[in-house]
Amino acid sequence: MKMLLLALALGVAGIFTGPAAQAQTSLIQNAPARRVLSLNGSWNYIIDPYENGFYDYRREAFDKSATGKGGYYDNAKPSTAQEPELIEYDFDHSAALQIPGDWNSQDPKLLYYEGTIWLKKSFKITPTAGKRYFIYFGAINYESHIYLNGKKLGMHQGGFTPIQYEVTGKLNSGDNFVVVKADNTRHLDAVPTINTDWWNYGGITRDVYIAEAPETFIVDYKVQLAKDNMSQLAGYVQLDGTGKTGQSVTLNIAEAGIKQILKTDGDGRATFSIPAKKLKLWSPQSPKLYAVSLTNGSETVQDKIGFRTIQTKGQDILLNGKSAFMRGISIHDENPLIPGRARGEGDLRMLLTWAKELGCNYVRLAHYPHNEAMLRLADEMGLLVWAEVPVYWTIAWQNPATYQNAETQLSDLISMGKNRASIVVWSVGNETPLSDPRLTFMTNLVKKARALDDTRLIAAALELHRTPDNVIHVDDPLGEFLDLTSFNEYAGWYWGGKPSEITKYTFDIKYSKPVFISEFGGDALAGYHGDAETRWSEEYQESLYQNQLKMLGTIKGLRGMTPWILADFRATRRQHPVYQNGFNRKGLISSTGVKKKAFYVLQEYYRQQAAKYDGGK
Ligand code: GCB
Repeated sequence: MKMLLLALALGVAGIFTGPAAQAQTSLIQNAPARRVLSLNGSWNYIIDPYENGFYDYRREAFDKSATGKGGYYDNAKPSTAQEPELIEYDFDHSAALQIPGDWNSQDPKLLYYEGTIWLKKSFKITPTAGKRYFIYFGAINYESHIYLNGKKLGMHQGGFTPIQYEVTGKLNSGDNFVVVKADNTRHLDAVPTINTDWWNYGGITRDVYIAEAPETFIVDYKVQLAKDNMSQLAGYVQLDGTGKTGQSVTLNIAEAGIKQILKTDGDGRATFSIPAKKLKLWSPQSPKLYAVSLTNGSETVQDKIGFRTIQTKGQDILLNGKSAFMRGISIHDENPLIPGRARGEGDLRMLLTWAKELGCNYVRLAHYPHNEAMLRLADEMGLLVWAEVPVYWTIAWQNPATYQNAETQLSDLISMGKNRASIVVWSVGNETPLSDPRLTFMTNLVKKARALDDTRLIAAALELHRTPDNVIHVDDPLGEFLDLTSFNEYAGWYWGGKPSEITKYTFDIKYSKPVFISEFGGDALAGYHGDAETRWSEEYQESLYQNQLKMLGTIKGLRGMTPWILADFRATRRQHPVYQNGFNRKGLISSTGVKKKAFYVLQEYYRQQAAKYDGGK
């Protein structure tokens, strides 16, 4: 009987996918700048492929909603005494992972692990009466169930966007613990779906903290230039809390001589449009950031914000009204030297410093939202950014829940990045094969992005096709709805033929918009040498870049590129035992940080482009 009950319970667990991703409170803008208690550091963990941690031993049932007692979220303490129930786990004596950090790179037995791991952190806090508290996770891949002191806060899906729950009244004065069930199982109807060309790193990969705020507080704001207008600020401030109506919020940009008192409406919102004639504009050559502060009563939120415009005119891209060429490179959120997910500022700065050395003024942060810290660094270091959601290859185009998931990830990305001058492009997806349901899905995402932010360009890596006459046709119907004609092409690598034959291709591009090559490239194992026809050699990759740049130079309206990719990265599908060993080797920099020959080809090309467009800067 007992067995049967258990079997039934298992059956139920098999089909029960849990509640839909629970609505979170609207994301706190610039959360790290609030008064925070960091929960980074050592988290004890239990590997749980059978999901026993959900097991409620009192009710003999797997309980995925698990609001009750009985699972690992209780953080129970086993003892040798005769207890009514046997406790067969113990976080405090379990091994620890460093957070932020994926689990795959921290424990050899977890390199390929896909499934559930429970993580626990104990901490002390003394909440102040009258204050509000929010627990904030920069990202957890992919599905997370979060518990505070044994009580469930919520469930979240999506591996690259922030997660936030209000915990006011739920914190003990003194000892507390938070338990996270992180599950990186891939699902057909998820975003991304089951097939990607990057490592499925699991765990709590970005910062964790508790943020404190006053009872009524500044939850969100946007301080940017008005669309296509270099001398007008436009934006809003949003308060949250019982006293949010009719409040005064002071916007102060002292260095620009701007001080304005804003009044919130019945929804706690104050919108503004303020002349700002003397602003020094942000650009890669001069990444000027202003100290911006917003004050409401005793609360002041400080940010550093740059101001610039971005628009297209015919086949031109105008940055602050001036024609620009995007000297870019694609980047994964991975430090190849670990190798593992980039953990924070040091790792991220290394990646962007490499991009600067290459001569870039632009980076494609592929293929999912990157760390907020990366966006801030790009602001500071003067790099334009293409930011993207993981709508990658095939997606369950006809599943409404999948669409909702993609839209939520896009909205959260835009919410997180909307004050960053560096971000000039929102990308709604990558290489999504043509079909009517796909077009509906993708154009809905485009509409959503425009509704949330009409000041930036919208793009995607479009599909293309080749004909036997070596013509590359770019006529993907999605192109109609985008600001850039952006696409990936792999002449000289996947398309066969030697690098020297790349120049035989010509382009037939349907849209008269700026053309942007969002990927090209080929693999090379650093230190492996041959001639320009020896696949996997540095010389092959070098020649591929030389000929690609020649071919691309023939495209009318070419306004930039982000070749694939800055550094070698882990990819499960890359199994060649000699040249790949689980790495995609298209990096211009190896997994040990060595620059390959092609790096210098692109560097020289970018030097010439910088001289042509930006006076060498
Ligand atoms: C692509 C994908 C990228 C892959 C790359 C490759 O088209 O967009 O995610 O890693 O090709 O190396 O095949």
